[in-house]
Amino acid sequence: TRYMDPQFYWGAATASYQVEGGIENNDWAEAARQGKVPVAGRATDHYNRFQEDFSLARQLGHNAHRFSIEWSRIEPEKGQFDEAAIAHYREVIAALRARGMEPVVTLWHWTLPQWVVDAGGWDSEDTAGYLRRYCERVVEEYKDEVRLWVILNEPQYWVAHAYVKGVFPPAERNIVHALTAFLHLAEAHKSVYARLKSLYPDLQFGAVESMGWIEPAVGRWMLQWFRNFAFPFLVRRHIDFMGVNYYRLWRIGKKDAPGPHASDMGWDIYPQGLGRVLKSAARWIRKPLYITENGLADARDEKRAEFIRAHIAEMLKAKKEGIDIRGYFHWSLLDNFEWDSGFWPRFGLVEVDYRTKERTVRPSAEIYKDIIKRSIISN
Ligand code: IFM
Repeated sequence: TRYMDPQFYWGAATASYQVEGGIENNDWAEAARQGKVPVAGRATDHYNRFQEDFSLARQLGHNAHRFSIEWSRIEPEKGQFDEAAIAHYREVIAALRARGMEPVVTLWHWTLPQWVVDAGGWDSEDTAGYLRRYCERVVEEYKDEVRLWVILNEPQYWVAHAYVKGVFPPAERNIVHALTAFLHLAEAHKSVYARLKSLYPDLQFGAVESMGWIEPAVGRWMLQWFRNFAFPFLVRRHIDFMGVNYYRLWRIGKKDAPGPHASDMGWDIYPQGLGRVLKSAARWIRKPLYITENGLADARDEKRAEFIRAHIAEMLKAKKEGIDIRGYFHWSLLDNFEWDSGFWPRFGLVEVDYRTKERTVRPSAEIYKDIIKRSIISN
């Protein structure tokens, strides 16, 4: 049916540490034990409830889903791969396929196994080799079921938070280490891409970066460019597609504050920025684009429906103008663990009661469903 048209993917995204629960063997769990970051604990218990969650996504009209694989589960100790974890993600992928949903799999979404941290984390040049071995194993396992792979999620944004702002582990606030980690991540991406592409030329391997629109932009185009494209530009010849994560307008020198045009986290809502970012991404990167994340913290679900409508309208306008955009993934399917902010920001199309783990579909999720239906019919 046209509804299942695989030409364009509509769905939502999640990441392992933010939804699964029960992950105890990585850098975030360790930092939480030391009281440095909030505790993720059982999170949404998606590890045990993915079937139910994917049924909801399917009912909401999604034909694709982006999620990440937890490295610390697959390889809990150096060189030791956990068969039960490998079997688990095989079931996750099968659950999506059984519902007619295309899996988009992120291999690294910010969390490192504790043994990698002990070996130096992204400060160390050895980590690229470890990442490559892990990625090779995972792709070898699921190559027949997964076509679209993201190697690294928002590496540039991660470096800024881990080594400049110092709010993500290892929380070092050290500019030399920031640069080192950035270059190691870029090298890691390139070497993973080269290996995977030579083994599996028919699969698609991409990068994902956080991109925003900056104001005032006059005289600041360098900053704007650097904010969005430092990493993507470095790896542009080593990707099959680029994933754009777009959330907000950044007003330089202004503190985030909730207001009529901002999310609960005080992030300024600015749909026009998405169109602009997509255009500059097309120009600088010259690869097919996906919107791999777009969303907002909105506990009362007052702004989400209009946010989705306006951002998708911008995206469809850019697509009409000839930009090669192949999918839209809302962040997020479920309320989840928002890193250093903990659980209070509510990003889900589906609300989670963290006490009972009960799921409740938010009204905006139904509006997104209608938009998906309408866009597919008018395509
Ligand atoms: O929750 C995060 C996600 O892990 C990466 N991109 C931005 C989201 C919202 O902050």
